[in-house]
Amino acid sequence: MKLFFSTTSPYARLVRIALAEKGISDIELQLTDPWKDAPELLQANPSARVPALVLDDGKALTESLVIMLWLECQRPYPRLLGHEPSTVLSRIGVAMGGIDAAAAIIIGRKMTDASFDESPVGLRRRRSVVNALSRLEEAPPSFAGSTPDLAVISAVVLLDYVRFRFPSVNWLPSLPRLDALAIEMRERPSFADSLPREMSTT
Ligand SMILES: N[C@@H](CCC(=O)N[C@@H](CS)C(=O)NCC(=O)O)C(=O)O
Repeated sequence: MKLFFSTTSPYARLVRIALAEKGISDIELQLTDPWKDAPELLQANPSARVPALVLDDGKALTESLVIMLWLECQRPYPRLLGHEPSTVLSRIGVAMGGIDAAAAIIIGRKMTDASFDESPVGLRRRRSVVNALSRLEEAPPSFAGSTPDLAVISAVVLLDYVRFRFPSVNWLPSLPRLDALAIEMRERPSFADSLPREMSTT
C-alpha cells in the first residue's frame, strides 16, 4: 500500500495516526506537496489532494473519513470507534468541522493574504474553529489508556493543527483540557511522529 501525505495536512495526519494505531506498518509513505500536482497523486486522486491511499490491488481510496471507514472494516481491532460509536462519531463531526474551517482559512490566505482572516468568510471560518474547539473543550473525549478512539484522534489533530497554523492569533480561547490531552497523546509514536511541520524542500 502507498499513502500520499504531506507533513502539514491534518487530514493525512488522521489517516497516519489511524494506520499506526491499527498496527499497519507495511505501507510506503509518499511525501507529496499536493499543490505541485504530481502526476502520480493526480492518478490516485483526481482532486489532487492528500491523503490518498493506493491499495495493493491498485484501487485508490481518497478522503480521510473514507479511508478510515475502509480501515475500520478491514482491520476491526483495535476498534477506533470505541464502545459507543454514536458518541465518538458525534465528536468526530465537530472536530472535522473545525479542521475544515481551519484549512479553509489557510486556503483563503493563499488566495488573498492574511487579511482574509478579517473578511466576512474568514470571520465565519474563525468562528467555526473557535466553536468546534470550545465544544470539545467543554467535554473533551477521554483516553482510557489503551488505544485512543477517533474522537480523541480527531480532537488532537484539530488542536495541533490550529496551534501549528495560528501560533500567535488573539482569537483562540483558552483550551487547557484539550492542551493536556494533546500533550498526553504526544507520548504515543503515532502522534509524535506525525506532528505537523512545514514541508521540507530537500
Ligand atoms: N476532505 C478531504 C480534504 C483533503 C484536503 O483538503 N487536503 C489538502 C491538504 S490539507 C490538500 O491536499 N489540498 C490541495 C488542494 O486543495 O488542491 C479529506 O478529508 O481528505
